Amino acid sequence: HTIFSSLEVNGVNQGLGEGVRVPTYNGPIEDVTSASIACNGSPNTVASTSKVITVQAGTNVTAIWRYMLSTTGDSPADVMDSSHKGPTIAYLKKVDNAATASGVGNGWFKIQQDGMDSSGVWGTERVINGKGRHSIKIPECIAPGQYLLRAEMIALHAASNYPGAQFYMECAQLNVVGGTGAKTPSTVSFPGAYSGSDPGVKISIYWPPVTAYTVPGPSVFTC
Ligand SMILES: *[C@@H]1O[C@H](CO)[C@@H](O)[C@H](O)[C@H]1NC(C)=O
Ligand SMILES: [Cu+2]
Repeated sequence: HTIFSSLEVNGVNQGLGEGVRVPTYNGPIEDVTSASIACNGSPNTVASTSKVITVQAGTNVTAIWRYMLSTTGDSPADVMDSSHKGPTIAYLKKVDNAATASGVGNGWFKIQQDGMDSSGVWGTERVINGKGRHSIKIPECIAPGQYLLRAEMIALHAASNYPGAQFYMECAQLNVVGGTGAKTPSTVSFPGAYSGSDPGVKISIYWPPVTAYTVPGPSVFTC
């Protein structure tokens, strides 16, 4: 279990739940067809936050993952249990008002993914062993304005049947400045972008050994 608890921008942590909609409980969403797959929610209770975090397009932000909201350390167990292997992913959605937009529905585009590398190391392992830090580049070519940032880790240790994969995600509220607007991403919907039969969602990661992993969702938008 884990929570994207805070966002770091330009080396400055914006504060626990400040501009990030954090749930009180760290359990996963498992139903990819539920509205909660967008920005978390039922059965979890998610807090609202009035803060909208200003971010320069073209720079990286860092999603900070912690086991519980009360976790103060950053050792591997303070991030997520080491059994939780799978990809890390991030999406953006342009919205009129990041503090109030639900995030449910169309408009999402993928900006980062880290599945399994050629040595068999998973994206989640890099975050677990990297003090819970998940670095995400905000593309320089998107239009300025308010966005939701959906940062996600998927744990596949029980994913040989569906439901089974555990989806951990929270949404941060951004005001992106300085984007050129040169490109308009094509978008997908949450729910909708994932299916229970996706090869990256229904998968046994233990046997046979995984030699290549297909991260669920669309391809990563590039400028
Ligand atoms: C910025 O984020 C991207 C992922 O979007 C990552 O590949 C890259 O290593 C990050 N850069 C830095 C300096 O952390
Ligand atoms: Cu868990």
